[in-house]
Amino acid sequence: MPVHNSEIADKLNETADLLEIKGENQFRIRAYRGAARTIESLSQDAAQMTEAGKDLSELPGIGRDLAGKIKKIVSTGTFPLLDRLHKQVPAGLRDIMKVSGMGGKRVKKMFEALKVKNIDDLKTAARRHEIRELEGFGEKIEQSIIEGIERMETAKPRMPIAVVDEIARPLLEYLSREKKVKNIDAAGSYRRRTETVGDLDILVTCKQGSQIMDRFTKYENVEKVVSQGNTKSTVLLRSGFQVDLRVLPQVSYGSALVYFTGSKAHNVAIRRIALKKKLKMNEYGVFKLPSGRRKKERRIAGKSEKQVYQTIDLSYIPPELRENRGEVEAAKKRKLPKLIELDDIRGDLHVHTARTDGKYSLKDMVEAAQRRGYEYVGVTDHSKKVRVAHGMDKKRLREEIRAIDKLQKKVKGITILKGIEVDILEDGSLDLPQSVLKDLDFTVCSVHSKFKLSRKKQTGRVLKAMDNAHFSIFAHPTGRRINEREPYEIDIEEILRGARERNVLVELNAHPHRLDLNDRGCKTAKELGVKIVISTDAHAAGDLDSMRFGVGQARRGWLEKKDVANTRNLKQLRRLLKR
Ligand code: DGT
Ligand code: CA
Ligand code: CA
Ligand code: ZN
Repeated sequence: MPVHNSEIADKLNETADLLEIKGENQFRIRAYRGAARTIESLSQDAAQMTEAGKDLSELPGIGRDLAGKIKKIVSTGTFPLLDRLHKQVPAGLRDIMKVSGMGGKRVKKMFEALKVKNIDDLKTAARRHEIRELEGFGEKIEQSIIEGIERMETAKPRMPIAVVDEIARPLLEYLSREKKVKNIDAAGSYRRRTETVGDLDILVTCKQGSQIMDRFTKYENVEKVVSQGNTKSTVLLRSGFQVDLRVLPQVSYGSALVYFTGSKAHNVAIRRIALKKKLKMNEYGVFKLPSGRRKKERRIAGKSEKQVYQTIDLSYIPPELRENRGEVEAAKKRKLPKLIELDDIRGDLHVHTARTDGKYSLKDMVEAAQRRGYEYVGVTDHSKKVRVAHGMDKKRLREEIRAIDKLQKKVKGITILKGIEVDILEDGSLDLPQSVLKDLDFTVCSVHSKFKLSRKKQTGRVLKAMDNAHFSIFAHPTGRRINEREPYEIDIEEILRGARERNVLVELNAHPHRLDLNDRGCKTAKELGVKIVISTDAHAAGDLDSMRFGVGQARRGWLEKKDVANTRNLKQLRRLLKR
C-alpha cells in the first residue's frame, strides 16, 4: 500500500505539535508544518516521486534533512522520531491543542503545573478555577478554554441545508431513474428542513432491492461504500457527506417515512400516544397487540403517513413541525397551523444591486423578480457605514431613487419599492438623515458593526433605532452565520416586544448561511403578534431562489400566510410598512 500524501502530512503535523508541547525550537517546528503543507498541496504522490528517483528537497520548504525523513516514511510507513515523541508526550496532550486558543506552550505549562493530560483533566481544572490561578492565564483565558471545549464537543460537521439540497436533488433524480423504484423520498432532518443536516436518509420502495442498491453504490460521487445490503446501504460521498438508503416494503412505507423523518423526540412522543391506545408502533407499521383468541399482532396502518397519524387520532403533521415542540398536542386538538407555502410569497424586500455590493444591475434584478411572478420587489442597497465597497451616501441614494423612477416607467406588472439597507449605528441612530429616508418606501435596518456590545447595550441600541419613524424592517436580527459566527448578544424577546409596540416588521433572512430569525424566534414572533418578512438578501439574480429556504424555516417556526407580511398584495403591504 503506497503511503498517501495526507498521511505523510498528518505525521509531519503531529510531529510539529508534539515538538511544540515539548517546547522545542520554533524554527524546527515551523519547518515540519511547512513541509506538511507542501506535501498536502502536491499534485502527485510523494511516494511515486520518490520511487521515480525525484529529489524531494527540491520542493519548496523541504530541506535535505526533511526530504530524507519523508523518504523513510514513504518506504517503511514508519517515522522513528514520531515514535520516540509518542513515548515522551502523553497522547491526550495533542487533543488539548485542538481546543481553540491552546498552543503548545499553554499545554506544556498546564501539564507541568496542574498535571492536565487530556481534555477531561482540562475540563476539571477549568471548573475548579485552577487555570486562572496560573501565571499568564487569568479568568478570561479560563473562560475561553471552557467555551472552546464546548464548541469542540458539539461540533460534528453538519452541512447547511442549501448545500445538502445540491447533493440531494441530483441524487434523488438519479435513483428514481431506476424503473423498478416506485416511491422515493429523502427523510430525516433534510425533510424537516432543519438549517443544517448531519446525513441524508433516503427511503425507497422497489421490487428488487439489490438492483437499486447497486445503482446507489455506483453513483459517480460515491467515495466509499461503508456497507451494502439488500435493505440498507450507506455510502460516503466525495464531500465526506454520508447518505443512507433503505428499501422498504410497500405496506410499511408510510410508517418508515414517519420513523425516519423523525425527529427522535417526535417519534418518542407519538409512540407514547400509540401505547396509550394499546397499539404498537414502529418503522414497519402500527399494530394491534394479540388479545383474546387472536394470537398474532395485526397491522392496522403503515402504508401512508396520513393513515399512520389517523390511526392514533392525530391530524397529519407536516415534517417541519415534527420536533416535539407542541405539534403533537396541537394535532390531537386539530389545532395545527396551516403553514405558509412558497407560492404565498408575493415579493422580495431585501435585494442588492451593483450600485453597492450586488453583482447584477437594477434592471437585471427587477427582471429576475418579475420572472418569479412577483408583484413587487424592494431594492435595498447598502448605506455607507457598512464596510462594503460603494456604500451609499445621501447623494448616491438620490441617484438610486431616480434610477428606480426611470426604470419603473419602462417595466410593467411589477412595482419596484424604493428601499435601503441602512446601518444601525452604535448609538442607535441610522446611517442616513431623515431628509432622504423620508423619500423611500421602506427601510431594512441592520447591525453590521460592534457585535461585541453587552446584551443590554445591543438590545437598547436596536430598540432606540426602532424609535426612528423611518425604521421599517429589522434585518437578520441576531447576526449569526451558520457554522461561522455565533449570534451577537441580544434579547430577542425584548426586541420582538419592542417591534410589536412600534409596528416594526422583523426579517427572516432566507440566505442559507443566515436563516435569521431562526425557527424558535419565528414562533415567538408569531406568539407576540409580530409580522415577519421573509427576504433573500439577494446579491445576484439566482439568489432570489433562496426564498424556499426561508419558507422552510418559517414553516419550522409555525408561521402561516397571515403571519408573513410579504404574502400581502401591494396595497396591504404598504399599509403594513406604514407605521
Ligand atoms: P441529522 O442527520 O443529524 O441531521 O438528523 P436526523 O434527524 O436526520 O437523524 P438521523 O439521521 O440520525 O436519523 C433519522 C431519523 O431516524 C431520526 O430523525 C429519527 C429516527 N431515529 C434514529 N434513531 C432513532 C432512535 O434511536 N429512536 C427513534 N425513536 N428514532 C430514531
Ligand atoms: Ca439524517
Ligand atoms: Ca441517518
Ligand atoms: Zn443585505
